Amino acid sequence: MRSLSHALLAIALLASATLHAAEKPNILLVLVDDMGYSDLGCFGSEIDTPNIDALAAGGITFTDFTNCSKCETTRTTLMTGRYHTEVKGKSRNSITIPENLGLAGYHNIMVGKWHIFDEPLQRGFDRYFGFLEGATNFFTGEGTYGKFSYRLENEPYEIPEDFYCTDDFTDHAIRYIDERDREKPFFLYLAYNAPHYPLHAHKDDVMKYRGRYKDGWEALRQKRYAKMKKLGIIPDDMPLSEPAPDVRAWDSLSADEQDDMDLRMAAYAAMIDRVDQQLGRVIQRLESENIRDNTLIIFLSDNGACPFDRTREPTLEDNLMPWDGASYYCYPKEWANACNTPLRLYKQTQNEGGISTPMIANWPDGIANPGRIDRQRAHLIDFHATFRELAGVDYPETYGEHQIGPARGISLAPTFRGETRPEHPYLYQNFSNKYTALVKGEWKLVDYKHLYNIKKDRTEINDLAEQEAEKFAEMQAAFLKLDEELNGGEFLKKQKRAKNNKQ
Ligand SMILES: [Ca+2]
Repeated sequence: MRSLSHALLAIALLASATLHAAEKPNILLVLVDDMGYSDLGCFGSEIDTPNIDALAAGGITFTDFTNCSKCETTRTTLMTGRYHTEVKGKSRNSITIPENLGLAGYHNIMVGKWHIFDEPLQRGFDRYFGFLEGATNFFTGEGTYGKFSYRLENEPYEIPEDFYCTDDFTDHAIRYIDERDREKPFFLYLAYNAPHYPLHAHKDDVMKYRGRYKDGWEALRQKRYAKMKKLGIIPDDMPLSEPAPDVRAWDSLSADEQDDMDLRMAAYAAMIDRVDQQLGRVIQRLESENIRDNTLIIFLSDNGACPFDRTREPTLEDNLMPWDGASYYCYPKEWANACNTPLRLYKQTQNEGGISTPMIANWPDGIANPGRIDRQRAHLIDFHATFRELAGVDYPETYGEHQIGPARGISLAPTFRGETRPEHPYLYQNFSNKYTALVKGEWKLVDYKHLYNIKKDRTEINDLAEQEAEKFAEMQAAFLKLDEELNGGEFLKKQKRAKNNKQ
């Protein structure tokens, strides 16, 4: 009798587990801005990111995940599941993630930096708080060119006293979770602007890291490189890429210059630390709402670490601190190079330091064998397809009166289940027809000039363009063909224009 009731209980539990897993998951997509490949604790950093590390420990860590190397190109590709070159100037030939998930009954929320076509409420989101431009002063809300582009829903938003962007984004995200339509699953796109410049952070957070970077960028690179191997993020035999061109030797800086550089890196670290603290608040709210287990959390960066030092003169002249809203710090390429350890170069280039991001997927109800490291090549163009599959919704041929072009991503859902996912036949990369790449299997063509075997040489040390002349020519031809299809042949047109201008 007793064993029968146990058996019935087991069947009942099994049935409820199956039912639970069959519910459409909530999706929390967290995108950070200009964060490097090795900036998370679980990816080898000295920066404290315990909440994100816990997501990795309970989910999947993707080591070979890529993006479009810059803010707008990445966000366009992410939202549409199409190459940004296909969408540029004609965004209605695509359907955004929230528009598509809306067809499956999702409640769509966005908080953060938008920086692409239209406004979020025009493109499928039900709720929105954030700003429309590429960058913000974290304390005053002022945009790069002195404008204010914050919105609360459709309306301009007045920045309150004691504002700090990362914290306020989090407050609004939690409020929207509280106010969500509880009859529906939700999609929450939380696009933090940190650690994009200007490097602004709370004093306490900066002081925690102050002095930690006095050994300089070469030492930091070596330290992270060793930790990445130990964690299994990179294989033991992966060499460190060559330092970026024109990198200054740390020893060539004066003591004052070194101190200034320590301050800037401490501010950058503080911004990432703060994102982790704030994301912890969001996760706690999911737990207290009892919806954590059936929420897929994705965490990644929109491009590699940023080498553009646009620090403003008065900041240095007046010795302003990064917790002062009047300050405007950036860090230089040397720190960016270290933040992308062990990869080559940084933001905007199509080398691995430009297009690689840490990526973590965590979903207690939906990820088999959690705690895994996954080394397959994947791309943020894949999220559109992934979320469609999880929501059980098709990709339409038309949306409203608009014809929709083909989606390009491949769903990651099989990987979540522990199955093998088909490999991309190609990945096409292009920033402004200047920095380009094509990835096909183990081969990567960079800037139409260099050929690397990225399975054996991910740090892009050995250019095989001459040695593998046949493969090189084949990759060049394949790139031009894809550029014709995905970019109207603009790459070649630009090259011809440049040649004519020279003549
Ligand atoms: Ca960015």
